[in-house]
Amino acid sequence: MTVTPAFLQLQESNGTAVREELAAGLLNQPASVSPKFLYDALGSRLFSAITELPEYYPTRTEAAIFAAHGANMARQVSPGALMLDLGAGCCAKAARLFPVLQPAGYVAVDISVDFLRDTLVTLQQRHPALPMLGLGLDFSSTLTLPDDALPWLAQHRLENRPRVVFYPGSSIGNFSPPEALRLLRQAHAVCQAGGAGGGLLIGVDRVKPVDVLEPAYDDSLGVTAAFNRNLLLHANHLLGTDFQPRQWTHVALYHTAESRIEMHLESAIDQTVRWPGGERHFVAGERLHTENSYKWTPDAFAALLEQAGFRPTAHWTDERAWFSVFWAVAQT
Ligand code: AVJ
Repeated sequence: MTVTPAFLQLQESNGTAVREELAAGLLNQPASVSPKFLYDALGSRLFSAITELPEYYPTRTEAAIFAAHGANMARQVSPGALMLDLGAGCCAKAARLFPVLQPAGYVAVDISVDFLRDTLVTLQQRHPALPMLGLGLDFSSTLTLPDDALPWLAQHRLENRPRVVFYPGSSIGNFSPPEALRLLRQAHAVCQAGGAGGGLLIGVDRVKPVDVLEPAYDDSLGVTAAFNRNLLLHANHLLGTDFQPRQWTHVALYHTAESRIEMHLESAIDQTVRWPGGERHFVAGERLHTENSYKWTPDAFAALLEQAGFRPTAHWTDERAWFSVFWAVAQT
């Protein structure tokens, strides 16, 4: 029997709400735009290129941790689980773990199912017996397994499987500690709904010297700069702004007190950005804040997991101790 992937898009990724969110951020003092707007089709490709840069250590460091400790992870994480992949993108990280974790079902969550469609169809051919669901959901606002997914769960008898939430890549770093706590509590509720044995498998980037952190976000080829400035083109598309990427400079700085990399776009000149229904003046040197990437110590992150209702059960790192992977069981 061959299974075909199912797809659900829960909210529009380009509707009025998105335009309002973008406009509100541009009118903020200081101006800001959510990092989720970095990922249109080109932005996702530029991010892929970032992961291959010599300066950008997180992706390959995390991959090395999974490669080195996969067998050990397999002994801890419940097999036959429903695996929920947050920010799945090209699904490659999760797919590499299928042989290790042996999930019974796979839910790939991303802001737009359009990015998931081709990937999941191809992935399904390689894993014909694994039920797959693509879920278009902006989990940065709310993470739930929606009622619309229940027929798919029932069809494949996945309702009472332990739920393993997979959140790799240190994407949790985009959230401030209180926002991260809120998201992890929602992940905990998702796990609990599947009964005992569920948990969270999460990758977290660690606090480290600034001379390692800053080049990772300001590489010598300028790929990260292009990634950051592409957000302006994406905003032009979604909101109708008239941003000219040439007038904006990429800035990436580590803020020690906040334990975070901040990415900004700095206006090279005095200029007014206009869009249907609004405008914003920027003086030369004024910045638009586009991303925070928080770095954690393992102790602080373990404490956060506990606050969210998880028991940090296992922790793996690389030999330089630059990146951490946690397996945290959802307490019931
Ligand atoms: C995908 C959020 C984990 O913060 O390292 C990479 C995004 N931004 N280079 C990160 C990013 C600039 C990345 N995350």
